[in-house]
Amino acid sequence: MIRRPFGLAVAQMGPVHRADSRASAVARLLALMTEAASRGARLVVFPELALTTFFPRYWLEDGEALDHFYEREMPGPETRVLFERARDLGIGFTLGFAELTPRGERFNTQILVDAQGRIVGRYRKIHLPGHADHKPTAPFQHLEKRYFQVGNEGFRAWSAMDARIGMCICNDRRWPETFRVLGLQSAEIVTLGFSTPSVNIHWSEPPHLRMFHHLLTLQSGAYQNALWVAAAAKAGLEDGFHMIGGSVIVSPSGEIMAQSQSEDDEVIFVNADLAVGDRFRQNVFNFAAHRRPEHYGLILERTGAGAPLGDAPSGGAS
Ligand code: ING
Repeated sequence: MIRRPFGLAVAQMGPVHRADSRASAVARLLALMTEAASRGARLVVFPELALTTFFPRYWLEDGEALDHFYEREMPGPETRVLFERARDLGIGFTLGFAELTPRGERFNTQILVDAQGRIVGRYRKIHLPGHADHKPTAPFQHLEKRYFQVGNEGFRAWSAMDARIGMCICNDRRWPETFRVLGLQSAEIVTLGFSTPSVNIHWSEPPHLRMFHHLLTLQSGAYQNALWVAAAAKAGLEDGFHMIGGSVIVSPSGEIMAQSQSEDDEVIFVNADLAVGDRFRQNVFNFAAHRRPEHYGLILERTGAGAPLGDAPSGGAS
């Protein structure tokens, strides 16, 4: 018996090519939203940077070419229809896009919109992978550190749609602190979009590890924080650059309950039972009963790894 049902959908997108218009991307998102609603979803999760191609792969001289990929307002003239359709269908959504603020700040952003079409939450990506310099000999760039500032609003959860919903984006999933900070806010669902190149340009990582590590991060984050994780890929060949699929909905048990079968536009859906998270939070991951923050000091004190504490004079076994 599903005690606390929550219809949860992930809308994976196939490629958005550099020449594709926002209108064409929005039309695809509308079709995915409509299908998600028809499956009984209360919330549908869209990918990272869903309105454009994954432009951090390109070296763009600052200015117009770069600004083209950012949203100056949300909703804007081309995205308002998403909010209107959400309200008509009675479905919430999370959407990833490049944000350019009136003060000229640039963020890799994701918003949470409720079933009345209101923005109830915003997350600005904190863990920015890649590099800020041009690597002209590389097959493609990964310039998130150049095109975005580090998010300035932290990792937050919101009480919305009768649940507590947190958000993160892509590389954030590789850092356990992301899910823990949301777990410490009693998040029951964490949504994220991701754009993960299938090949690594920096070191000879065996290709099969891309999907393995992607799933490992989500399953461990879900289990260790007793929450549902819904992750939406932008997948396939974007102008010849391949990105993995693997959109998934993961239970607080850590089990994958739904996974995309394609690298195209595709909706996956689970009638999630939020009570599953309750049981793990009351037992194995009863944070209040079992965590020992007095021993976790290095997590805040150190950014990079340092010397073993056992090597310090006071740290010996004697
Ligand atoms: N993309 C990739 C991600 O974290 C990456 C970058 C891939 C980093 C593989 C490390 C290993 O999935 C984004 N957009 O963060």
